[in-house]
Amino acid sequence: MSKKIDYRFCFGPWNISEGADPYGPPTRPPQSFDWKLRQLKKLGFDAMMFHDDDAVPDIDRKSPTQILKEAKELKKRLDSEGLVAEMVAPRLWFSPLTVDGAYTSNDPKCRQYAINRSLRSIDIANILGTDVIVLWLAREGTYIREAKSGRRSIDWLVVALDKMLAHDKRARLAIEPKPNEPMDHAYVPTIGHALALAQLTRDPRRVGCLIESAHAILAGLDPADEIDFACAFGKLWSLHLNDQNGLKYDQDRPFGCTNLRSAFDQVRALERNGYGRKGEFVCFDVHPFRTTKPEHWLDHLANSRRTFERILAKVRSFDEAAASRLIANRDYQALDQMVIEHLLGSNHD
Ligand code: GLO
Ligand code: MG
Repeated sequence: MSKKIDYRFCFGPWNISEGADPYGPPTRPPQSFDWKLRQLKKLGFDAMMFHDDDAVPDIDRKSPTQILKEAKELKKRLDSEGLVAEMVAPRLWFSPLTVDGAYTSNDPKCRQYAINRSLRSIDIANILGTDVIVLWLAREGTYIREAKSGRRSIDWLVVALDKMLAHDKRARLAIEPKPNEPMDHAYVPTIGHALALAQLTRDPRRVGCLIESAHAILAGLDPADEIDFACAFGKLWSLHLNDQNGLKYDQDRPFGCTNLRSAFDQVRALERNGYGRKGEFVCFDVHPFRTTKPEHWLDHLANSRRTFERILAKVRSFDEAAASRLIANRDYQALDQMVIEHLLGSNHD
């Protein structure tokens, strides 16, 4: 492998969440955005991810001029803290106008709202100095199959992506697929779907993807293979590392906490593809447990990063030559054990 990559890390303000779940209220008091930004800096992370309304709160009530003014103020704050914005994502799943989907809503007024809001997100990204627009297509799918046409939904998604691509010639759209939750079935459940959709747009080179470990697992896929697949197209522009214990609700657990070996495979895939060389960040889309006390509120982020760095050391010290010899001899049993022994380390470590 050529020169080693120095990874840069980020998370979003929503990753310092208050503990509410569908069955109970928050368990930690809310904190301001400024407090969250200070914590990010204290932890030594490099960048913050933004929903459009993390950057400009109450965005739906503000005029385009006001939105740009507030984005500029935020940019000044980020500059003064020496931080950058990794991406901006339109939050298209909160508003009453996106109840029945955003770009694929059956109501044309709602589809237009989603497009307008996405264009504002691109304007904000421009001001914050990032060209990455993340599209988690949260409500683009079905609860009731017969209520929508899957074919028409793909056409509408292409219309929306084309409008965004035309709005700004530099913007790159990173689709974050997730197979379910909140929808029964999403129209873009995997990286393969995202990259195929890109081909239908007016500028396929500017439509790529973001892989989230948990989302790949929910789709029954191996996150490391998803990373290799996206990188084969040069289209992995962002990454949400986390973990997930089986096929259930999206858990956003700390990276590596459930499956260390899968974490090893994911970092190995990042290394062999040179992820980060073009400025991409490693983001942790992780949440504190509901039981976490306020004084331990940031630990899931610090721990995810620490696990990443320790796993990275394991990847870099893995005896690739010995592994190649076992592969050449088709001794995968020995290879399997070699990985386990390497991850376990010596009993005297
Ligand atoms: C939820 C997603 C969500 C997105 C974020 C950025 O399952 O992972 O956290 O990553 O809203 O668009
Ligand atoms: Mg995510």
